Amino acid sequence: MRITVLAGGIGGARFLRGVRKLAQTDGHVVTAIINTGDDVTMHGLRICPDLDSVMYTLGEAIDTERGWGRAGETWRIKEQLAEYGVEPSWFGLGDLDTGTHLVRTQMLAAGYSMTDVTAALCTRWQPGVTLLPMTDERCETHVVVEIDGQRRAIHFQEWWVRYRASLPASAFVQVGLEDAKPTDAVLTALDEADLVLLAPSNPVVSINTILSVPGLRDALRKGDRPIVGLSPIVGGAPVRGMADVCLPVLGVETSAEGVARFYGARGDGGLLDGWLVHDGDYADIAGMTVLARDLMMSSDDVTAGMVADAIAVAGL
Ligand code: FO1
Repeated sequence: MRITVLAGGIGGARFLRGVRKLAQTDGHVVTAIINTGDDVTMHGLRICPDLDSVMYTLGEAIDTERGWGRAGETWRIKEQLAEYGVEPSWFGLGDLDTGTHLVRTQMLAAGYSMTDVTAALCTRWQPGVTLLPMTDERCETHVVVEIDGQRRAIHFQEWWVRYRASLPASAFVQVGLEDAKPTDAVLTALDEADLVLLAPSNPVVSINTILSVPGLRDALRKGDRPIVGLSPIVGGAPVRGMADVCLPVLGVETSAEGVARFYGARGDGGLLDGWLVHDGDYADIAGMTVLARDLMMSSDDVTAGMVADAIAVAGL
């Protein structure tokens, strides 16, 4: 079976480990469409946090404690930049990680697309899953906040990393969205999929960012293969990350049911045929098959079991 997954960074990466595990035993082919709204240019280098978190995680190179960047990292470049007094000092580029950004930046400057660059980087890490950026165009999430009484839009990374999402946000804006389109590879991955999964990633700044690329939602709804999502919210709080500060910005309740309503039932103009919630949570939405089970992703085996249940909910 061909499985296409929409995913963000850390949660998406852990989920994809489980998808890959099941795929290895059951012979599925997996493609992941990854959020690139978090992408940023720092110190002249193009950085793709979600693509890299997924690539390093599946390539067994992630720092599991931090959840981003390379295991065994050193910070001499960061120290040197600090010695020069160069900003932004709140964003850390590790020495090993910088190698990835140098290769990416060089290839982009030479005219390769983000899709090509990602494929090239993955030849080293062999993630076992085809990783696709949601678009080849530059399309970055900005967050509208108030700083010193002034309304300003700051880059998502500044809001997330510098301010730890503590500045109340009034909107998320995707700069460059009008010119963005899904790549051919993304459209093919959706077209040829037997099943589409929405990973338990941040519904606002990961999954909805992907869905907002003009044409992508239509491509998703067009196919007649099932779409099943997994709740990132357990007991009214995100399992990891800060979805609880993002959901209210869009007026969405931080609950498994709230997120399911946000994605919507396919028969009702939305996306989902099925929805998995954690044991003890519920969602009661017409046209959506809902299953409660352990969604804690405590091991690749547990996560593979989640995927097997998503396949069952899809009726496949
Ligand atoms: N997260 C941090 O909390 N602090 C950092 O200094 C930081 C640097 C960084 C560099 C490269 C990269 O790929 C990711 C990095 N992250 C850092 C993680 C990060 O950007 C966010 O967690 C995600 O964008 C949210 O998914």
